[in-house]
Amino acid sequence: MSETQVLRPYGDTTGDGMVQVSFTLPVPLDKRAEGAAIQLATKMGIDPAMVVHAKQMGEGFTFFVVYGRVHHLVDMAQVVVAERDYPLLGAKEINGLIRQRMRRKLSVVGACIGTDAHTVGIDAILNVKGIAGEKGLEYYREFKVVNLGAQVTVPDLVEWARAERADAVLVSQVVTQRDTHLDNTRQMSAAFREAFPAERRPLLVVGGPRFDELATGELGVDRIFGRGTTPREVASYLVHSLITNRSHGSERAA
Ligand code: B12
Repeated sequence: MSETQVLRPYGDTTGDGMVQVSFTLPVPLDKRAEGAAIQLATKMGIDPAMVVHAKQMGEGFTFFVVYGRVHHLVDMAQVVVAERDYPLLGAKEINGLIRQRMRRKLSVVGACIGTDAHTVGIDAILNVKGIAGEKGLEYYREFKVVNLGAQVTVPDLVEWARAERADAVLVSQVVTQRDTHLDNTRQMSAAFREAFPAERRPLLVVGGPRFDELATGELGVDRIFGRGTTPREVASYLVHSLITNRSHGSERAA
């Protein structure tokens, strides 16, 4: 199938280059504030730029939506993303592979680390109720899931992983202020590398809505999952990495 290589954004008519952006400026809402929003948008390459929505957000802050034209092109040939490189399996296949090949349950320990208390994401992946019509990993008979919940320290996570003989550790990081999600993840991966010999280290998986899925090497983790992840994707990845395409910890005792 041929794919259009070079694209422009679409607003009113195909290829017209129209985009919409939103941001907040630390100024009260008035005419000058709108002028400031247009100046910023113009400097961002949106020209002409129109303020289509402006709303004061508390005292001294205004939220803007700006609509306008950009002249940039998107070259599809230059797009780099982390594509799924493992097959998406059903619950029956997943349970069957774990039972036949591991001959024991696949042990998973999950948590939100640092001060992060946003547990909805990790719960969606781990708890039976799941998300988007899919059940979480607890639903799979061959997974043993320990969900430690919010604000778990890295040393506690390491100890739990050891006690549970975790095959995989699943960490969620939602708060990104001052890059805490990156710092916490690096700290976590360093601690696991220190605590376990390479062949016994659990698979390290991190997830959250604002991660760059391509940053695994930089963060020292085996996989990163972003927004909209479903439990089945995670279960399929774990089976792929630990069983069907096992390269991680290949000498680890089964
Ligand atoms: C609910 C919520 C809360 C609840 C959390 C309740 C709970 N038990 O989780 C409460 C009210 C406690 C809360 C508090 C705070 N919050 Co809040 N919160 C949210 C909100 C509205 C929704 C988050 C959510 O539940 N999303 C739904 C889940 C399903 O999506 P998800 O987390 O992305 O998870 C999916 C994927 O990312 C992925 N995934 C996530 N984790 C993992 C892990 C693994 C291993 C895998 C495989 C996949 C995976 O899979 C999930 C399913 O698809 C967001 C705004 C928003 N709309 O996103 C703000 C938001 C995250 N909160 C924010 C802030 C600032 C805070 C507070 C600091 C506010 C304050 N000043 O007190 C506190 C911090 C508390 C703390 N110590 O962490 C900011 C963060 C900004 C930033 N840049 O970091 C946001 C973005 C709001 C905003 N726009 O300002 N919050």
